[in-house]
Amino acid sequence: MYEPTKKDKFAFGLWTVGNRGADPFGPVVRPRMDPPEIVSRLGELGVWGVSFHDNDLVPLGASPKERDAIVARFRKALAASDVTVSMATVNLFSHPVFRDGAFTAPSFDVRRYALQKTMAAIDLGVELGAKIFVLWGGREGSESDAGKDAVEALKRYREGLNFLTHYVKDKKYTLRFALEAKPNEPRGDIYLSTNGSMLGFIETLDHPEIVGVNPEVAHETMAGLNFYHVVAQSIEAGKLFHIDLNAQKIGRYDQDLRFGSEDFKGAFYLVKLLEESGYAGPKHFDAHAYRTEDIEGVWQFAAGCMRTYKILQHKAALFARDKEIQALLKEQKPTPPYSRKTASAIAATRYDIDRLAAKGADYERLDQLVTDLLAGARGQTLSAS
Ligand code: GLT
Ligand code: MN
Ligand code: MN
Repeated sequence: MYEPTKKDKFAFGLWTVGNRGADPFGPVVRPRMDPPEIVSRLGELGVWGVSFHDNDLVPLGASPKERDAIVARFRKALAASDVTVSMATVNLFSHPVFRDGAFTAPSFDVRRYALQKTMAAIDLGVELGAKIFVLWGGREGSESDAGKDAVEALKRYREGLNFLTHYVKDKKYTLRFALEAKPNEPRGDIYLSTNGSMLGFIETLDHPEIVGVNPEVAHETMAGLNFYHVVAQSIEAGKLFHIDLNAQKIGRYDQDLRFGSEDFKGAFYLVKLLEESGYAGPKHFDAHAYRTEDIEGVWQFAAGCMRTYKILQHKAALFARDKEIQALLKEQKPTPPYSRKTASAIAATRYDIDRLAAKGADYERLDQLVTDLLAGARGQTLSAS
C-alpha cells in the first residue's frame, strides 16, 4: 500500500543518496558509488527520476570524449532501470574560483566562467531529457558587506539569469528554471535568502514565464518560516516548478534529514497541499542519510523518504473523508469584487462585531482530531470515518 509507483514522481539527486557523510569536522565515511550503480538501485526501489549537478556526473576537466562516454553509459543505465532525468543543475559552489560567488562575483571573468559552466550544464541536462534546471546560489552572498554593494550584486545576479534565459530561448530548449533560496551556509548570508525573495526577484527578469522556484523544507525552516505557507504562496503564484523535500530542526545548520523525520505534522500539511493542489512536478528528495550509516543505511533512508510520503498521502485522503473533521471545516465564501454599489452596501451594513468576536474557531478540537489521525488513534481505513 505504501509502495512507490512511477506515478508518484519521486526523485533523488545523485548527490543525495551518493552523499558520503563528510562534514566540516570529519572526512567521508562511505565509499563512492558510480552514477549508473545509483540509477540501478533507485530503479529497484521504484524511484521515477534522478537529478544531478554537472560534476556529479561528469568530473570537472573531463575531455569532450570522456564526457560523451560517461553520458552514453549513464543513458544506458537510465533505460535499463526505467529512470528519468527529472532535473539538472550546476555546481557553482565547490571550486575555489566561486568562493566569492558566481553570477554575483565581483570578478568579470568569474562571472563569464560561471555562464560558460552553466550553459554546458544546461546542454548536458537537455541532452539527457531534463525539463527543469535548478539554480541554487550557495556562494552568492557575503560574510562582510564592506566588500560588495548588495544592490550591485543583485543587478549582476539578474544579468546572469537574464543571459541564461535568453540562451535557453535561443537554443529552443523547452527548459524551465527553478530558483532555490537558502538564508545562509556556506556563506554567512546568502542573497535572496528566502523563497519569497525569489518570487519577487523573478518578476524583474526578462523572461519570468520560464522561471519559477524550488523551495526546500530545510532552507525555509532554517529561516524560521512555515514551509506549508511558503509552498502555498508558490503554488498560488503558479511558480512551484520543483520542490526539495527533506526535514530540518529549527535553528540548526542545513540538516537535510530524511523526509518526515522532523515536524511530522508540518510534513502532513505539505503532502496534503501537494496532493490536493494538483502539483504535477517531481517530488524530489534533497536529503541524505545520517553520517552513522553505511551503504545499506543509505537505501533504508531513501525508501523511508518515499514510505513516509505515501503514508502521509493516505492520511490526507483519510482527512478528506473524515466526517467529523469535515464538519468542523468552515465554508469560505470569496470576498466580493469591488463595485461602487457593493462598497456602499458594505459601508451601510451594521455588523454585530461583539457577536462575531464571541464565537470560537474550534481549532483545538480540529487539531486534536488531526493529531489522532496522524498518531494512528483514529480511522485508518478509507471506508472508516
Ligand atoms: C546543495 C544544496 C541543495 C541544492 C543542491 C542544488 S546542491 O546540496 O544544499 O539544497 O538543492 O544545487
Ligand atoms: Mn536543495
Ligand atoms: Mn538543504
